[in-house]
Amino acid sequence: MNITARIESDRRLINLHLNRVLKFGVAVPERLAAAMRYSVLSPGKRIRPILALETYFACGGRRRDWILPFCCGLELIHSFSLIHDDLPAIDNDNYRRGRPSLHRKFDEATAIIAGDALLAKAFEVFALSRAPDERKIRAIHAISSAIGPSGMAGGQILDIDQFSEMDYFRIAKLKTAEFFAAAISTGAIIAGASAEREKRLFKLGVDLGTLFQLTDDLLDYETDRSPDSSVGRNINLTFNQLQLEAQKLAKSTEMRFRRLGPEFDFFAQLTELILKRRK
Ligand code: GRG
Repeated sequence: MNITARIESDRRLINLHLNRVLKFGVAVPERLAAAMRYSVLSPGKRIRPILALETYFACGGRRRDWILPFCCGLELIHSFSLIHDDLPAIDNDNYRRGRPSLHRKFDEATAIIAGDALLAKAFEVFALSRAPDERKIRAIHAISSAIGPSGMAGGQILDIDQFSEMDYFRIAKLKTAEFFAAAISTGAIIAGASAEREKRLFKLGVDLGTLFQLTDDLLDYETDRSPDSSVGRNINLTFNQLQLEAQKLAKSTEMRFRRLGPEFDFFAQLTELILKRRK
């Protein structure tokens, strides 16, 4: 199966399970259920759950019921972060994934609460994985530290302030890359990979996530700003410098994935796809 078909098939599997996880009964107020489903089930790339799933298989994992709850929970957390990021107090975005952002479709209070509910639901879903408890606890530790004060939340607080060129890479790491690395680590931990392999994969996850954020900014820049002025609000990186950084990072990341063996071919190809992505 080529990489695009494989991504599509992973995405279908993940969407199927997300849909199940978000089927609520009468215990959940209707507006809250509708808001959570609207946000999560909109057409996202599902890159973080795909990373967890593919790492799990590459590390020899075979039980889907061990890893899929983690894949779903990672996407619920990601959706929560996008909802809060779009709020008027943060980025004030009216659109997300080509549709009105959640606070536009519903209202601000509903969006805040739906985000909170998704974060809590993620941990409920993690707990329901059939994986051994010790692995589950270690994966939950990796995920929660990647999104907490020294991870995504910390990166987001720095992002709302003015920042310098040096901070740009620190913010990319905290805001985006650590969560990518946690998704990859989760796949390795749940599959029972060796400590050495887990450590190498974590580092590769940080680099892949940084590359993803760089390409995200390059894409934003192409649509919003003219080349050769600063990228971002007040950093001194030009479009060309950022592009060069992305190329260098993609080359070294791809090479290091290839060194892990043929089971990691998917990741080497994915690195190239991320570098060249148009959305
Ligand atoms: C997690 C505790 C906690 C707080 C959240 C609001 C916030 C604090 C963080 C926002 C972080 C954020 C939005 C980072 C941007 C990451 C990024 C590149 C998002 C776009 O991801 P894609 O392209 O989106 O995977 P799709 O729509 O495809 O899922």
